[in-house]
Amino acid sequence: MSDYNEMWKGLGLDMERHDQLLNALGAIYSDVYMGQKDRPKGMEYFDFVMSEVHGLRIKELLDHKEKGGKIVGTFCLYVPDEIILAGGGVGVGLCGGAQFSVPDAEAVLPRNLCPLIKSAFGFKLAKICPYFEAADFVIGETTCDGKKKVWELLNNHIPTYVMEIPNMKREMDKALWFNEVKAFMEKMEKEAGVKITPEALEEKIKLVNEKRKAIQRVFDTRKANPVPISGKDALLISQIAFYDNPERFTTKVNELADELEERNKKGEGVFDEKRPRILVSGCPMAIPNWKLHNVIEDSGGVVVCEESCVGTRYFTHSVEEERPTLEDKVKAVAERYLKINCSCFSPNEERIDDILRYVKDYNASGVIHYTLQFCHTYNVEFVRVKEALKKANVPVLEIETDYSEGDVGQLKTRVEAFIEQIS
Ligand code: BJ8
Repeated sequence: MSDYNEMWKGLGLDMERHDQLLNALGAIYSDVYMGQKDRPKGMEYFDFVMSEVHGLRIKELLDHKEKGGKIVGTFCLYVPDEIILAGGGVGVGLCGGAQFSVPDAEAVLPRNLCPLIKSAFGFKLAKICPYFEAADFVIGETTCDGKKKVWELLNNHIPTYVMEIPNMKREMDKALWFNEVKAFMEKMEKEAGVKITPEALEEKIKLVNEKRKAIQRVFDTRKANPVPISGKDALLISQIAFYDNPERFTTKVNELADELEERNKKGEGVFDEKRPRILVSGCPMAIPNWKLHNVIEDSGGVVVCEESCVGTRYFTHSVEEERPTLEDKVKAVAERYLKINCSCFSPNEERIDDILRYVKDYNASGVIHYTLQFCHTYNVEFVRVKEALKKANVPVLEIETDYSEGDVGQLKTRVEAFIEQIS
């Protein structure tokens, strides 16, 4: 670890706070993850990634920078990874999932703001996240109100480029979005000092498609009963997708999927097959936010799918490959990203269809809708989600929470009662 100390100092981290963060993270991880029984062997790689979360991966990013590549921080699934990679960059997800940095943000921002935004902003203010400090610039986006106003403030601390994400999906919005993706490509080219070629973009389109297919394979194995992997482990894989090396990650996820498919053939699972199967739907859960999954699986349920940006929204739909020109390829990228069904869009009928379809596909006995406190779009959209689920006779529980541990007891009581009801 002493090598990393020098690296962290070089990044200008607040070493004392950073040590506290790593200690807290290690303790939570061991609590939540290491006591699980019959974990797939393939999870060892992801345990390793977590043990090196601020070490080896940061070193790899800094080595990449040293060779002239750019590190680009992102906060939203709409930012196209293919463009960053084609420009010789590496994208890292900087969404905050920890309570640790929330008080730092609250010294500046209003308290009644989504914890994901406060956590991320607090990490930058307090200089405790090496990913933030390694990034050359970050990409914000105009999704929710909280995020788009925070980018103006974040720009005082790190160059922040904002992509305009339309909030509707009409033809004119598609045209706007296509131009935004083109403008982002130009930004990437300028920052990296490269010209993105059709060949480079095609190569990265294929790379990211393979990554998505690998995660889809893992999710497909969760449709079986008994499930071959816990919801907590599956969530971890989706979270790590945001910052691990894409080639290595894809190989390891495919190896894990092989193992899980084998387990399915033998009828082996991590839990008793009578456990109620839960679909979790709603706001993203950035590392180390394992709170709800931990409560559900401690209360006798099993999470079989996440309709979330750390779940199905991440890997559903591939970018069409082999389009003839660079312009066509950029268009294919833009088209794929506009198929993500985030609640920031209006109307957002497709997300409701997705939820109903996943309930069937994953044979879920109930849905837990997860809203981060003060996230108005998911909160309000839940009204329609609830109506649709009621009509389909699917039990649903709404959970609105933040990152603090203060309500865990209360959450447990509510989740236990829900699981009892659907058992
Ligand atoms: S595509 S879900 S990553 S915007 S920050 S909207 S939780 S109040 S993260 Fe998101 Fe992109 Fe949509 Fe996905 Fe609510 Fe919080 Fe806003 Fe959030």
